[in-house]
Amino acid sequence: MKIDKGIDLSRFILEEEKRYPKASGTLSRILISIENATKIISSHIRKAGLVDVLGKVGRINVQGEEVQKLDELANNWLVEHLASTGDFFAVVSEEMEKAFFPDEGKDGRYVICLDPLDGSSNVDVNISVGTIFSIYKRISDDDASFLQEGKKQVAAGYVIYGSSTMLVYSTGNGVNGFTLDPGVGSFILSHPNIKIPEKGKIYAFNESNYKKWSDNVKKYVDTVKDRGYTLRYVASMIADVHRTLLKGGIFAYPADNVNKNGKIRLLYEANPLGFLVTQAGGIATNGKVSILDVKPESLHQRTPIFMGSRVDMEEFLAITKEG
Ligand code: P6P
Repeated sequence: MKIDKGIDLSRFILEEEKRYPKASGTLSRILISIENATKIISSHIRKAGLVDVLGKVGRINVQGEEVQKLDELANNWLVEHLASTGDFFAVVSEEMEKAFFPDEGKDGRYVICLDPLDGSSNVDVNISVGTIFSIYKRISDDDASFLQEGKKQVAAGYVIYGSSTMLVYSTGNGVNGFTLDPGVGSFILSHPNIKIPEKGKIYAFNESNYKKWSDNVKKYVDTVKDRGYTLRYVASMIADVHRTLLKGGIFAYPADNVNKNGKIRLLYEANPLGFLVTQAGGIATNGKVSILDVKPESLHQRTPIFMGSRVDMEEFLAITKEG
């Protein structure tokens, strides 16, 4: 398919659908519903200081985190939009303890995992946040459809609400990025066929956890610091991974002696972003195996995560395997 900058997302999705003569158009419809819901989120985030959407709801979510008003709003807008398509048999969200089975989705052939607003605590201080989605084929009438390895995702992507609003996604044929033109209200292809640099000079680790890491991880970080790598860490995974995808380097949230299984969630953070980094030519791992090969056991399980440029990741794996 000839990819021209300037094509809008809807046209791109339909063009890409032509690759699959048997396609029913469902995946296209799903992606367009995600596009529409995230435009609403973007609009509210861009005026967050002016409307009553900042601050906390006064409730703790299943993650043990304080729910931000925009967390709840983003979740509601996304779930409503996706349920109304009738294409989703079930939805898992960071904001909901259990999977949601929409009445309209009884015949739905897909399930979706969502982080409606990753990094939401940063909204109040105007730091980039994002929506992450991960789509699988329905294989069961219960939660089992969500417990498939990340390599079985049929599509994954994110929308980053940063200096501009960008949607980046893949259906397994490479990664493409679209920038929202607020004047037109359309996502326009701005970053065709994204490939992560083979090697970078940036490491994105929360160094304040250094003393809690394993010796192997400390050894890797010491190595790249001695080499003169730059530390860039936003504490919003979407922003850190988006920069890594475009500039190269490594993003990591290792396990430590407090977060023994790491902090990042497998289903709606590590798997979708790991799928994109892998599709762009990088590597994503839990430190032992590809993150996309991990068989999930529960909806909100956490995992150590390391992802980024191929050469940097191969060096990381070599150093941490030395033991
Ligand atoms: P820490 C945000 O809450 C998040 O889930 C990710 O977006 C981010 O990478 C991480 O947590 C930041 O965690 O412990 O470094 O503040």
